[in-house]
Amino acid sequence: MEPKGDIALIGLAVMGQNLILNMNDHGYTVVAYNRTVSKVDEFLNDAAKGRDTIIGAHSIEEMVKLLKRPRKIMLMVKAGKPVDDFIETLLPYLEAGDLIIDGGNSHFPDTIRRTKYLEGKGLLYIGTGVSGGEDGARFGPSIMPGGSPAAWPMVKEIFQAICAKTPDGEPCCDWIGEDGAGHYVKMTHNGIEYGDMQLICEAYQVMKVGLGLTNQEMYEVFAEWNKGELDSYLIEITRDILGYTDENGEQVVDKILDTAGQKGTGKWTTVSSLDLGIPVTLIGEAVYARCLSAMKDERVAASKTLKGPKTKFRGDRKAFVEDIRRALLASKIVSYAQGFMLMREAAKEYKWNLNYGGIALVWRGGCIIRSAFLGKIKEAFDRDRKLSNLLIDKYFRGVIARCQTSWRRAVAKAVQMGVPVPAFTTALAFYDGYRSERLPANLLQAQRDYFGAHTYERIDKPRGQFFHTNWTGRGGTVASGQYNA
Ligand code: 2AM
Repeated sequence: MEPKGDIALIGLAVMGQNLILNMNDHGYTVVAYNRTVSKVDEFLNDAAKGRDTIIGAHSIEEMVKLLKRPRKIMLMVKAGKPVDDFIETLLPYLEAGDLIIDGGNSHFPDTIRRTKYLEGKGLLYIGTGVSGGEDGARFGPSIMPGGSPAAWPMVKEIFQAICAKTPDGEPCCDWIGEDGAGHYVKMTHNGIEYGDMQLICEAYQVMKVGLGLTNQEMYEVFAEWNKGELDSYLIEITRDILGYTDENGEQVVDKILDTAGQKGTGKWTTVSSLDLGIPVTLIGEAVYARCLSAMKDERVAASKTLKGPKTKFRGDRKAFVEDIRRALLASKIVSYAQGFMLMREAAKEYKWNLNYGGIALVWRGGCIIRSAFLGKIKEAFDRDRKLSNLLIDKYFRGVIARCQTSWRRAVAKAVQMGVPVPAFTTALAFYDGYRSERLPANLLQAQRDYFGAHTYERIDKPRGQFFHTNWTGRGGTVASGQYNA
């Protein structure tokens, strides 16, 4: 019998099942398999019932036999060892030109390693970000594939059929780049998501604690914000969360323990930013804010002894809500500028040819950070493909100019009232640092030279010439660089 399967998918948790149904809706015959084989029949008898172009396989051998050549096998299993284990299990059944796709949240160095490993065996490999949660997987996720370039034409049609579309109808899936590029961009997406969520939470906290607004009032504020420049999925769900009451009439958001969880992609983004030397401060603060929130017992104890200011808000509440909105928007621009700075440096380091406008377009729909704002980022890169930093784009410069006074006022008032706004604050500090012709690093270099003879460059001498001063008259004139200590 002629094999009929266009693609196989291994891993029948919700994301995997929904991707299969999505592919099948678009006319593809999908072979389904799972480590715990009983889940294959459960799926066929439940969510996939009545679909004769979803075929269950009860062994890897059977699954491979059901596939058209070259075979395409997508893994939707837990990141880490399960991916390596499945690759090893699959290898004996595959032949040159076959393709393995990892659609999980793998760490990009693993994807770099796996791509090289499988290409060395004549196979093809894709590591792809899939964002949008369960609903996205079912009805249109944002898809970020990277890996073996020769594999892209093999999946382009399927991926661009099942992915989300922008309001203009463009697919939110495009080739990202070689080896780990897709998973790197997905990781950065998740980091930016951490930042966006933290910014919204800070706006909520200032309105709630600083201004004393009720959930209903904040529901209306977010509803209003969602009609303008901040129009996005995360603002929309925040509105709905604030408006949600359960069957007892209780506002659920107030009942939720204030300790944040995390699965690691924000941390990976921050670690990568430190490795590459790029100040992605807002995502870093967002990760640390989650860590601080998790120290609940310590915070409860400290709240009884550590005093803050008694300052209460006085003034025009409505005007201050607008200040907060502008602070959020300006901070968000800084966060995305930092995220794109990070991807630019990663592209240099790992030799990826990233298309930044294309990435903004892929994130425009389907994923958790989808927003009208990303359309503006795409336009900025359309205006200048080589744009070195979003902050200097004409449109974003204009928004910051318009928001700046409000941004500073919102941060200053929050600080005076003792309401923590780490992401708003770090964004503003970054903005002021980035636009400073001269920073105090002259003094820092002097300190390093003073205690460690680390040398410094001079403003009146060419770059690359290093000087050392005998600051105390005791240290001698030998610089540390000269004896490599
Ligand atoms: P399971 O149903 O057999 O547990 C999400 O958890 C998906 O990853 C599931 O399909 C699950 O298979 C799979 N998975 C989790 N851990 C795994 C492992 N160590 N090896 C193989 N598959 C695994």
